[in-house]
Amino acid sequence: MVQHFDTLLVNIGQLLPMESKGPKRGKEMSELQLLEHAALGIRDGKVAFIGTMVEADTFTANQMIDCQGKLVTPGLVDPHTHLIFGGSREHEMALKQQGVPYLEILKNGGGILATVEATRAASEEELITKAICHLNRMLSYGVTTIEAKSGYGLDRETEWKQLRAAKAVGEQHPIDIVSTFLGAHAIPTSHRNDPDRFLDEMADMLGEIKEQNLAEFVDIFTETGVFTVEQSRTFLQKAKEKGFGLKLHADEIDPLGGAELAGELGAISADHLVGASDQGIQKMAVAGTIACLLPGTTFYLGKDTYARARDMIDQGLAVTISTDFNPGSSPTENLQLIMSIAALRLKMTPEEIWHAVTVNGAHAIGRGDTAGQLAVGRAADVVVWDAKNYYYVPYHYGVNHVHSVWKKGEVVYERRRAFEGLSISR
Ligand code: IZC
Ligand code: ZN
Repeated sequence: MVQHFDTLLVNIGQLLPMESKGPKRGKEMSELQLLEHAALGIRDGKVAFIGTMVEADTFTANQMIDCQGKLVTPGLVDPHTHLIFGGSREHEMALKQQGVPYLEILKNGGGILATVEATRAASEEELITKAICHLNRMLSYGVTTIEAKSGYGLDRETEWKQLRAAKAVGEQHPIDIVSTFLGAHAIPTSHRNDPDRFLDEMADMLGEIKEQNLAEFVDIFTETGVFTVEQSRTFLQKAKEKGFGLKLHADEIDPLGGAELAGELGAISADHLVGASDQGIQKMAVAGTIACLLPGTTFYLGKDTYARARDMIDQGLAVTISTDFNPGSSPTENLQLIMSIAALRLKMTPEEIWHAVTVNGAHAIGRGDTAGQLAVGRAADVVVWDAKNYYYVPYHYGVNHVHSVWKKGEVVYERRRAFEGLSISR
């Protein structure tokens, strides 16, 4: 049957549709669907055909794109970012080199608290402009959907400013943004002696945030010197009662029992998990909580112990990975670099990594039905890669392999052709 499309991508070397009913858990993460010598049809911004070149033989289109044997995948999902913030923290790099621990810098009023100061001082417009720069870079690396957290206000006014800025950038940028309220990110200097009162103040904002639909998820930093497991439980229970999905910064630095709490409360994801216990992993498996691993942060903090991805996958967890983009512990927008670190340090296979950055990332932020997969009827969020196969992207590390990025059927990023005409080999 002759079919006509707005756009038809032809001569795709490898196509990864990543079709899946739910998140891929445990062994399912290695079962990768792969179409070779494939074609992808787009109509009205949506995927309208996925199949082989033989099936597409008679198809016509307003524009035919010859992919010349390249890899094509869904747009990537980055499920844990601290997108909206003022300033930067490059001066802390020297402190880290001298061996000052992350939590020590925070205790001395630096770290998150330094970014809080800069974020309070920035106007909403400035936050928006800065966030758009970061989003542009993410898009250039193939990311089409992200989660963005507040948490650099730690007061009503600035937390609202961050949430409004996240909404505004989501409305004007091709990347889809899922918003998380992280008012419980650190104890502000003003409340150092009364963290419970601070958490009550942040909890008082929940009703209004829900009414204005400014966040879908609520997150907390459960960590030594920040919030205890008990404080986290009380705070997150209030969020759950208000109808928010739950996330935790769990067991990032010290193994406090954040993974157990995530399982107990039925959180959608628990993030970091470097120190997660066996019991915590089991509780998450029972609850269906997704493990969001951030190996770029472990790398950047100069640590040798990484999250136990292999044990988590063996225990049947769905694992996703993320940049943790933030100005302190992981200043990078490059999710491809994180894919390489996941391969090298988390010992994840290429098949697991591709599930992690697509379908599982989407499920970790409540977008399983719309993002992370190429299926007929879904938005055509597509990446064409300058790579012939899916092994290549995590292998050739630290550089950008994107050829072009499509959002809802339109090209939104294309690699600059600075080297056009020069013969360069990979
Ligand atoms: O700004 O340091 N871990 N929050 C928890 C962060 C890292 C972000 C930061
Ligand atoms: Zn984080």
